[in-house]
Amino acid sequence: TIPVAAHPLAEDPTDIASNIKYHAQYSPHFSPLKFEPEQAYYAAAESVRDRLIQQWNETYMHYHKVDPKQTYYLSMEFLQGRALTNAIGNLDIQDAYASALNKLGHELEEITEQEKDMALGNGGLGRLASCFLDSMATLNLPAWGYGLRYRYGLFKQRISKAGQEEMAEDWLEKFSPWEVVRHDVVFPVRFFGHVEVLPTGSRKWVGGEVLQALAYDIPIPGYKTKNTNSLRLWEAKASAQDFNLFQFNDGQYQSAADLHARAAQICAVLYPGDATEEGKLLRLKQQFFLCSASLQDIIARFKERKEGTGVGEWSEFPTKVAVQLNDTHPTLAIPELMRLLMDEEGLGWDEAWDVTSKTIAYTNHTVLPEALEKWSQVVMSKLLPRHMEIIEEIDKRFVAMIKSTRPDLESKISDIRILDHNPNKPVVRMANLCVVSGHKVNGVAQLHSDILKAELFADYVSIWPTKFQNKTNGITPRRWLKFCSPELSLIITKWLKTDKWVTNLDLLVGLREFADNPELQAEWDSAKMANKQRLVQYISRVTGESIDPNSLFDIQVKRIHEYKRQLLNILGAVYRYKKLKEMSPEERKTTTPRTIMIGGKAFATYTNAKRIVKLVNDVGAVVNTDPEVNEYLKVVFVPNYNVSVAEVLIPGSELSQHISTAGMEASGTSNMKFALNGCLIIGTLDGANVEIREEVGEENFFLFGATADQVPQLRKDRENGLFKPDPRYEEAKQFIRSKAFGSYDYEPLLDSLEGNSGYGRGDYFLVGHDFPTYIDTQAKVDEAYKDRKKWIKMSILSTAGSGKFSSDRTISQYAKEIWNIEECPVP
Ligand code: DL6
Repeated sequence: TIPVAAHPLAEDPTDIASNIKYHAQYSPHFSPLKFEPEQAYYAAAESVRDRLIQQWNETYMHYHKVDPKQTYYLSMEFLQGRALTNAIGNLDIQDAYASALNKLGHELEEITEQEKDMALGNGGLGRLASCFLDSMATLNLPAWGYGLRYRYGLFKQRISKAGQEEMAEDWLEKFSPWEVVRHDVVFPVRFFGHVEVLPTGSRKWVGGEVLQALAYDIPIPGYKTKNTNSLRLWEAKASAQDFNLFQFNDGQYQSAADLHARAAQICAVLYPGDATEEGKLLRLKQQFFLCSASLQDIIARFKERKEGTGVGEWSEFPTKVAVQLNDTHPTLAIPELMRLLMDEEGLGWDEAWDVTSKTIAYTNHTVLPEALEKWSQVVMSKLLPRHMEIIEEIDKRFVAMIKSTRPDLESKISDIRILDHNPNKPVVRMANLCVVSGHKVNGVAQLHSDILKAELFADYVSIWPTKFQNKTNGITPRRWLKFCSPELSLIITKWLKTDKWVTNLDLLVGLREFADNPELQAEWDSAKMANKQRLVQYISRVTGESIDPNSLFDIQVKRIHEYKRQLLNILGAVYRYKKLKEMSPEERKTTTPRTIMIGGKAFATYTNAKRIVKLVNDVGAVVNTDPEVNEYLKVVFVPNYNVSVAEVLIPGSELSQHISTAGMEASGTSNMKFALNGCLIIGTLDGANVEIREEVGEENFFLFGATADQVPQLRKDRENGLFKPDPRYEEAKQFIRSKAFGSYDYEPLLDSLEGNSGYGRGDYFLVGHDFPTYIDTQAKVDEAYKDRKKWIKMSILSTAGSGKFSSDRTISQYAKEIWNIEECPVP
């Protein structure tokens, strides 16, 4: 009865249903007979896209007309997750779509489940970039995201008896309805070759191989605004001319399409293994590909908007363009912008340097030494000979500046300069290049920014005291509360008598006055229970495990890394299990039943992280099938943790663990998502935990462990044999060694906790030191959970204190204090 008709901007559910049918029929991707959830998803997504395209084009035209200063956020990672729920939520048309789909015999929830996550990221850094895109659009800020279109993402995690297995992520296996290929946006990107000196004296990079960067755009709608920004993802291509027909007809199939194969490698996966020289080269190629294509595009836009008046003054460029480097991965944007300005546009060094340094700013996301990128000078010279020359010149000028203005720093020059001339392995230090070249450098939580200023970048602070800032991370309240927990959102809106908190998260503080109100407490409790029930279903579906919705849901989900200390969590679980075994049945009944859920991906070549995944699974296999205890304890490894999984786990959580060794987690952002969803945190004084605790109140935060300033001394004590292990810690490790959890050889993992020194040996991450206070604090959690009213009150206060952690606040600060951009709302 529903007609097939194109209604791109329909409001009425029947018209929307017509438009969905229209797409099923006239944008066909499947044979015509079926209209099952999968077909309905694609058709519904395309009908939403129609509407987005309208306001997306208007946004582009408006920015073109007004020509405001724009921000370009360069990132190797964007963890977008699913787009459909987010788009209809931001457009505020979820009810109309739910009812349209109903008319077609489908449920919105089932349809949204069909979508594969756009998983072009690894962890917090990538998800932060995606939250930022949402906030920039919502705040009507003119901005672009730039990244790479990885065909297979990072990887899909599968858990088998052997532990973690990595499979290619298949988000593009069919196609993505959210991307629009721009056949008119193509830029050449060169690799290798050599530098020629022209008769004019200027330099030109020639030869080598040239690939094409083709743009794919993803619309980024803001919440309840017309502004729809773009995430532009580059794909590497070779052209038809690069296909050697002669060789092909001669049977030399591989060499005939050699360049096409090399192009495909560039956008195959995020973070290809870099243990080999080939792997390192591929990563550097990826980074340069992103930087070169993005900067050529930015310059083309700058020139286009200057049409009629000539390019004008290049000194205007920084008044139109702010480039933010998301960590050091896009550092090559610095020498590439210098090259484009000097070699292509004819600027002199000083002019180009002035433009570049006023345009580029850098965010640091880690102090881990192994994550601070260093590229071999030999590889860099071969792949990017002109860029190496430019980097050498930046380095030379920096050294000269220090010698002439800061003789007191002469002895430190070899540490702070960009080039490390160690004869065994000369490298380019990318963070140093960013700090020397950028106009602002920021950390991502107050503690992290303080550590950067006091340690990693201390000497630079003395040279440029105003260059360094803090921008505490944030998360978008749309995806991470309104859309993932509609039940709790409705309650919040009801009690605050407004839904303005969705764009002004500080309003949540208004919940404080009702935290003791039994009516609110009852509603809160039942919303949390509904979310727990949803999680129970999910866990049963993906693991086959049945978990008790009345047990305390305790979750730790994040990349698996020794500094994040999933090992401390699982050792605690092992200890808990052992104590439960030793108790009488009567005694067990007095304990607080717990379900411990752990999820996250271990990088494919990170052996100890993979052993931790295996251990969690092995412990779960024993505990969950032990009839004596499994009423009181379950340990579940949640496979393939990603954005969509987080959207089920976080609303159902009651306790979450953020237990990194103090000083090592730059910020953390899942801690903010959990707190916002009324989940209490057990954590160390690390990263943004410090600020979360300040905001939610120390009585609503389960704190334990060494502080960042104690850590160096504790490591020294350990080296000097002064560490006295707690007997409970020894007991937990011994229990694993006794093969209580199977025959797998956990000695190498446990050995990393023994001995006296060295990274990864000698318990560098201080699991042993923090274990006793961790166990004691967990006992306090158990006690607190027994008082249901008190727990719910703490949960309400946790949400009430989360206002600061909106990415809208973070982005407003970047806009004012780093980018100097203003809102540009589409009328
Ligand atoms: O700033 C986003 C995110 C922080 O919340 C995490 O604490 C931090 O580990 C992460 N950093 C990285 C960088 N590489 N490493 N390791 O992912 O950034």
